[in-house]
Amino acid sequence: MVLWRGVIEEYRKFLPVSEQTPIVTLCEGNTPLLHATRLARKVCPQVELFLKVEGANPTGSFKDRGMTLAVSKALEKQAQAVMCASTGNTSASAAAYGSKAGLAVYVLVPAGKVALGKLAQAMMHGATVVQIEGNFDQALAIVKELCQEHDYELVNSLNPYRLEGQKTAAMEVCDQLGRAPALHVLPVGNAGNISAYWKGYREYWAAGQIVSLPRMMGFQAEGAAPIVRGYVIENPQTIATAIRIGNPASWKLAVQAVEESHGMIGTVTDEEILQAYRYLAQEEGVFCEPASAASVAGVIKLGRQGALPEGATVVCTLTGHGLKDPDTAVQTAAPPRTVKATREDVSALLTS
Ligand code: AN7
Repeated sequence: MVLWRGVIEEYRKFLPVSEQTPIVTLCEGNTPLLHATRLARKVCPQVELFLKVEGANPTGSFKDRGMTLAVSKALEKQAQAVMCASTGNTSASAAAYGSKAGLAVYVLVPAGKVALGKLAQAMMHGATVVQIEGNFDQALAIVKELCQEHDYELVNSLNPYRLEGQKTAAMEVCDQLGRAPALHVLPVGNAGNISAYWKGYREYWAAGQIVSLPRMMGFQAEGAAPIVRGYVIENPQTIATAIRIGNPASWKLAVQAVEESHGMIGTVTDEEILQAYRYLAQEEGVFCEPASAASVAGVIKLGRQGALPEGATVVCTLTGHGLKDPDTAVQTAAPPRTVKATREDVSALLTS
């Protein structure tokens, strides 16, 4: 058996590392690509639906692919610390990789708007966690200033190494499918990941690994959809806190990805997100966080509009693990029932 060595070693020739780069890895990548037959039968029978389960990464989100490279590069240039603003997952990943590298980690998060699991991760890995009385966009503005003034390495997706690492997910999808999909669907927040995937697909195409390119389809939450609206949203709102972002850092790159690939960016409502979130857990055995389900909600919406090409291969990226946000899960699913400790009382609740 050949053991997986993490995305830097596995995709080294596509990445900006040298012999001198110290590799900081938690063996991220190699995540499942699941054929979602039950879900497709229910919501989009006209296509072949696949799920790229990025919640299976070491800290439970796709951020690990970019963080392994960003933190390795920070260590190479002997930065004093790494720093980020975050809706939660970036901070969890930075905290984990920073601890593995022996670097100080500073994270700024919007107070009260980070899912519990993500906050627990950042705290446990020993990061200095600062909550601001403001949103993600305000946190990012502060972090950018502090990183300019100090020798702190910014590890938000403005750091080009983040997108370089994240592009390996597109390459993995191609390796797993044996080709590129027709459509690739993702949730969009800061818009880094959709840009990274497009870069990955283009580079794999240029290297002769695939002969076609997918259309990139992004979905923002209705209340946090600056790219769709065409202007900055001052006070973004959505239950999918991971993508509660009003001024995406990679706005231009995402628009370029969508234009070049003949894709689109659309919106889904919180209701549609929660429905897809339940379907994924209950039809496919995949528990993702609400933001991740925006991709599947988008596919369902496209299907309703008759915009899914018959027989097309569609890949949805599920960006983060459901356990990140236990509060939303417990509020969304049917509650457990409590009965007397008798065989009869238990039996009365069982329907089959
Ligand atoms: C689960 O952690 O921005 O469009 O600070 O956590 O690349 O921003 C997270 C984003 C989708 C959006 N799904 O990706 C952060 C942060 C999940 C996420 C996105 C995020 P981008």
